Amino acid sequence: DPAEGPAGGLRFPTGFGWGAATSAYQIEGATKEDGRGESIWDTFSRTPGRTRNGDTGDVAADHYHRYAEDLDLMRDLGLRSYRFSISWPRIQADGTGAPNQRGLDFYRRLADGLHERGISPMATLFHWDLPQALQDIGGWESRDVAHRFADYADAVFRALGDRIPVWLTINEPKTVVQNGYLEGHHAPGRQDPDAAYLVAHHLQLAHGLAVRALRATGGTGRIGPAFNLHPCYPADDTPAAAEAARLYDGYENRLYLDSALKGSYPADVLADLGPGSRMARGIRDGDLELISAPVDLVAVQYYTPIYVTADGGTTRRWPTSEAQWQQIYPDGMYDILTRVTRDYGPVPLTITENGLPTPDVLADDGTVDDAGRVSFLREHLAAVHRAISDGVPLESYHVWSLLDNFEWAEGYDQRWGLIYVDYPTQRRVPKRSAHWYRQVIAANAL
Ligand code: PNW
Repeated sequence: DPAEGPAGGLRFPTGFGWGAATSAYQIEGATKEDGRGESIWDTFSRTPGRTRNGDTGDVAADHYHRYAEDLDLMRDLGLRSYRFSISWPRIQADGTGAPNQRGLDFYRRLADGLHERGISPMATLFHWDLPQALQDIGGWESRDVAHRFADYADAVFRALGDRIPVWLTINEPKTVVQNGYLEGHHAPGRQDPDAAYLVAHHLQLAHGLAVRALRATGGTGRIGPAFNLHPCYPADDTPAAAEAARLYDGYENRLYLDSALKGSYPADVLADLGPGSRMARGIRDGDLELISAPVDLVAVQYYTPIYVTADGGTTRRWPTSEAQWQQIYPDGMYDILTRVTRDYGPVPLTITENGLPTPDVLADDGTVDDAGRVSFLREHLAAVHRAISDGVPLESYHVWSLLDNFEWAEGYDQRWGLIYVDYPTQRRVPKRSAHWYRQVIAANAL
């Protein structure tokens, strides 16, 4: 049980998994090397008007070439866990067929480099970079793509299963649904609600099929989903706002949590979508058994609360970060963690993302003073500590992100890293928050 640490600080459980996270398209660059195929994010970011300044992930933080230096930076931080994602089009250029050995070798070298430095690898199988060839046959609107994902996952498990102890299936299905298919500001850039929830079902199906594929390999790896969860609060104390917040929570959280962990879609959301929706028509017998295949852990990503008004709209209560969608509310972290444990049982949890963008500049003396990130992390970690003290079985915490990187539609304008990247030179500079985080990890206490 965590207790008071030194100097009245907050001590974390022995062996707590201090970490940081990244994803392939956001950091790797090298989009045309070693047999990599195109992904929907290559297509999307190269389409004029889709990303800020026309930025693409073609170079990004050049991690594909600089991974050894990045591994040393992780070691210097004292990380215990590193969460990265595997680029599907590096493993299967067109999303099907025999795996590309050169692609697998990159992740083998990365995993080996982590083990050599005493850092535990955690790999996400899908962090949004769908092979373009699969988009051309319908993308996640096609049920077949869920089966293609299971085949890809199987190939990765067989090649890397001996050195990756923890797998995450699909990063944030909700963000794919919302940003990719409702609002359209992420790839594939659609605005089609009827398609969006069919996509949600197929993403959940893909998750379940990958869990089954891992079990079939007989390996010892653990696996779970990665959900971004938003606590949804009524904006005022009217019954109408409470009712609207409940349904909003259904779409944001229960759609994914209930199907994966309880084997049913929430009745209020199904009723709201209606029996004629493409999603309702796309659910087949046996799908929910597959989707709810037992998992070993659930990954939670927390960024912001949502305040829901009586008419089903949203409003703001707290200051935002540079990301206009993000209100800074550390207690939301406590609320979402304790809620998952209360409603879904004592399944082990990991926090796989938490962070914010700050207006960082590299000063003449070579330092980056991101004081805002230090206070954000300190306050959120205090909420994490409180949740652990109240019985949440949380095993690890990962800052988003290790490095400044390609922030999707926002390009390189937003800096989310513990480590500053000077893009013209690709020089890495640990920010003030990195030095602070190193001390937290070393003390195992706040
Ligand atoms: C996550 N929201 O996306 C992604 O997993 C990361 O790749 C990304 O860089 C990071 O968070 C920062 O944006 C999110 O609207 C996108 O609440 C949107 C939301 C949350 C997370």
